[in-house]
Amino acid sequence: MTPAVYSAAMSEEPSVATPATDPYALAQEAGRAVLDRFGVGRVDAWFVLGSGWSAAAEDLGEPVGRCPLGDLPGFSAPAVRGHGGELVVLRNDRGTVIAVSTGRTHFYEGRGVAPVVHGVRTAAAAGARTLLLTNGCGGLNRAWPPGTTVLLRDHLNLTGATPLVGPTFIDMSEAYAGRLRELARSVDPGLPEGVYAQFHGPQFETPAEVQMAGRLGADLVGMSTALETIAAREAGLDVLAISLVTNLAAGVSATHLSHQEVLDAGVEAAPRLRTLLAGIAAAL
Ligand code: 8IG
Repeated sequence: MTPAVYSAAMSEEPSVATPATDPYALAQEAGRAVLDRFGVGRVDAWFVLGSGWSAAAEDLGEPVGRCPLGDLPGFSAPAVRGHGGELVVLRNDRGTVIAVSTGRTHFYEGRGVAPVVHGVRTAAAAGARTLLLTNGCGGLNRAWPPGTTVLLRDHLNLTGATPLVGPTFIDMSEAYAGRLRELARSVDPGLPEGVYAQFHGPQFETPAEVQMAGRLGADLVGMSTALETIAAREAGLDVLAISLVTNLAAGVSATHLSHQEVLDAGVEAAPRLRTLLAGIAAAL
């Protein structure tokens, strides 16, 4: 399944794929580690909480346990302030087991695509069928001020990269499951939908790049999610993705962008995000 190129690129040893460097094998190992560590037969749903969303991890169900992500095979401690770094496992009233990870590896860290999608592949290896991806992003629509939550209807992968190698022709025509978007709207009927463009980052866009993304059909710009969704579709996971607009994208408003603004928007929105996630978690 995985070409030897992977191990050749990542180790000193030439052309022999070993379990330690095959990203799929590493995810199998991590999925097994999650099940063993928390004593659950399978995880049903996996949530990834991005910028601004970390505080929403509580109250999603009866806690089963938690551990630093770095304790699990293939995960590393998060690089960015405001990006958690923990896995919380819980069970909702219906017996659904949900694993919630705070913090993610970003493509802009420069470690390649495999670490970016390791959590997604681990989720699938642990048995998950449903993946909820959340992020903080820039908004292009002035009618969606900072603090607005938006369901992803589709994405533009502008990274020039993909987690897939070889003739892996995955259908992306319904990358974000309509059924899950309906479920989210049953919790919050007012949730708008938009198209998310993933840029490489880490720099925010220039106003011209934001304008380009808008002309291509984007409503939101960010640095995550699209690559993870591609890996999720390969793994057969149904994906729900929700963005928190933390700032208007460059050039959309007169003010300049700061990471502090992003953190502040997350803090301000936290109670609403928590209610939204709790509603979704209860319905799974
Ligand atoms: I939070 O304005 C956050 N993440 N690319 N642009 C991009 N990523 C972001 C932005 C933004 N805000």
